[in-house]
Amino acid sequence: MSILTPAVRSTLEKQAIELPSWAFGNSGTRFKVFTTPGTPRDPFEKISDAAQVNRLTGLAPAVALHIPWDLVDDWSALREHAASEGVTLGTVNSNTFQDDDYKFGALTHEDDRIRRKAIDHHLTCIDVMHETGSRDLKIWLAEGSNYPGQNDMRARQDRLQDSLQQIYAHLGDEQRLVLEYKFFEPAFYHTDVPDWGTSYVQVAALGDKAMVCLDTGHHAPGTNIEFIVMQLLRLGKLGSFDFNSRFYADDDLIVGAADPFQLYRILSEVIRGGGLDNPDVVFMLDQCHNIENKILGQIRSVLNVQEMTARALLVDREALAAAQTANDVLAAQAVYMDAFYTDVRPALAEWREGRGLPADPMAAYLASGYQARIEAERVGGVQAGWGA
Ligand code: LRH
Ligand code: MN
Ligand code: MN
Repeated sequence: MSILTPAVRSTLEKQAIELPSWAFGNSGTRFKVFTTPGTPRDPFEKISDAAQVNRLTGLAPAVALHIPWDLVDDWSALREHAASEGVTLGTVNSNTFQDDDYKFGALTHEDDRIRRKAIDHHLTCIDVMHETGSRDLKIWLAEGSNYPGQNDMRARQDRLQDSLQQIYAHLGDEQRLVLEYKFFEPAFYHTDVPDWGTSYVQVAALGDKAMVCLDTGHHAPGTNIEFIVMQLLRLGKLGSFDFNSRFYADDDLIVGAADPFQLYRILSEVIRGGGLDNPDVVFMLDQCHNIENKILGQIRSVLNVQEMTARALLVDREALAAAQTANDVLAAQAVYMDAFYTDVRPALAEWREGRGLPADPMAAYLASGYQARIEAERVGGVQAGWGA
């Protein structure tokens, strides 16, 4: 009998992970961007690549867009293209970090003209969302300062709230604003939305349609991220995840690669906090594949999330609760770790096959011929990159 009980399987069936369009474009570090054969030349091709991940795993039915990286003339054509590939268009990410005007801030800028421009960019994103059918506008702000005394941090918080209110007022009834925090970079001294507390305070003042986005790579080393997950779920304010791995800074590596145990702990709190049924929480990847094959990198990532979700679902919750109530420290820890150490991969492969999916999606991609096809077809064009 499979270790995946019918209850576990029916939960896993509901798992949906949104892929970032930018994971399929070229990316790199400030030292070098390596171009790769077959890289998409436009948003249509990015969506086709994302759809491969979904076809082979059944896990990735939506693709997040970044504006202006994914600007197209005809949104209904993009939407139809996505539908023909079996996926939908997901979260729209705004971008106020690649324009000279925003050197000293965007939604927090002292200069009303620049702040207006940044607000208007978000209103444009909302208009795009009406065309794409997206629910969420995700805002990550690259603003802050590099030196103590450089800026009035308090006045910037006030301007941020005012800007967010103007954006929030433009949202449709079914749309949401999700505010992402990050503790540093590109600003090195202070960042205007550095932590979940600031994001929470800013969105709580807006209303029910504003939520917090937790990017797993955006915390200082040693941060107990699962505690933040628990708290935001408890408060009903966790809007989305940006999943990735970090070793040092905002490394955007394959989720579950650097610290699979952390991924397990995070997903355990998701299960404890209501599970995968919660329509408020979007599970997104935010990754770049600088040196590995991008489609395979995304397949690996969604499988890692699935594997750790399965393990988190195997926790004997009753035994855990009993041990916790009895303050039996070692018994509680043993129950928690038993599930973590259970190898779910063979059972997942078998279950996948039973649902008409390849047992090994990585091998299936390599055997599919898709990579050779895009490498042959996509020659001569300008490859899309992180930022283009
Ligand atoms: C910022 C970030 C944010 C951006 C993405 C490209 O570091 O995590 O989500 O939109 O990277
Ligand atoms: Mn992110
Ligand atoms: Mn990031």
